[in-house]
Amino acid sequence: MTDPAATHGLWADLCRPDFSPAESDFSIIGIPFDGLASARKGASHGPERIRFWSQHMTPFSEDRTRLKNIRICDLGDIGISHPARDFERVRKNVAALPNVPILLGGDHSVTIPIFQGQRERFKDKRLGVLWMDAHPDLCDEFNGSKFSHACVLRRGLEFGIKPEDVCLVGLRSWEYQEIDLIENGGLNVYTAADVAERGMKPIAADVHKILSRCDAVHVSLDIDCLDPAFAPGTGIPDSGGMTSREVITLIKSLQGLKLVGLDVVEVAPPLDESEATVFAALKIIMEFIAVIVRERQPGL
Ligand SMILES: [Mn+2]
Repeated sequence: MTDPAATHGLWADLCRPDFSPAESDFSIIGIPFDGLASARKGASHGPERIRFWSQHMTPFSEDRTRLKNIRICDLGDIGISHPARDFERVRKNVAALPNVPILLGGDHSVTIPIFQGQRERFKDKRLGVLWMDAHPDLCDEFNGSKFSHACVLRRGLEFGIKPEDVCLVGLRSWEYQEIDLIENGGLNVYTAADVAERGMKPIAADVHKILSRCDAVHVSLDIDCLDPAFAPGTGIPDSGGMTSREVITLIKSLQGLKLVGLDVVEVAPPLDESEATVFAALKIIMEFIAVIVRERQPGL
């Protein structure tokens, strides 16, 4: 990389072009698609800017967990021009991975085939989901599409993820068609207001207890779970969201769970000239990686 802003190699020097998924701890896949975002677009630029600034990351977490012995394989992007057809490629790619995928959206619709792929990988296992978002995305159909970014978790439940194995954190915006599932659907709901009132630590403890019953846990993080003060570059910024610190606290508390994947979606760089939204996404990704490193190498 020749850009002077690049102080490190791709993914904090942890990625080499010759690493294969089989010999790596993590696989990065970009899905630069925002065709199903309902308001403002721009998330298709997420993977490129996140990768670019990954060259500015250092191979440490904030508590100085050493990351240098892990390997990251960057598999590039999966292009989506026709969701009904191309989402299938995402599903197949995820289903075949031997390590922990970190997927970069794209609008949240890309998580639909990610859920499918993860269900396939862990088909005989209990797959739990930590859903961090301003929105529950539980609509059956939105803007005439069942693949809309407002329908993602609804599809996930249809793929066999059990409501009691889903924790939603940071919620604060609703559609009428979501209310019954939210109030009577058996999901574990922690609103952004709950986080502000109770504090993240007790909520993170609840989430850990619930997800510890699962054999595999996927984390889906819509960057709009953060307050727009921390992440303005997203299609639908919704005030009253979580702080970066609260989200990092929750990520770090996942230690001990069987984490099998992360997607970070709705990062829309054209909507944030400062690129703070991109850096927020990267910080969360590095802390997620560190959780898994600490799990494997206690004491680091
Ligand atoms: Mn959202």
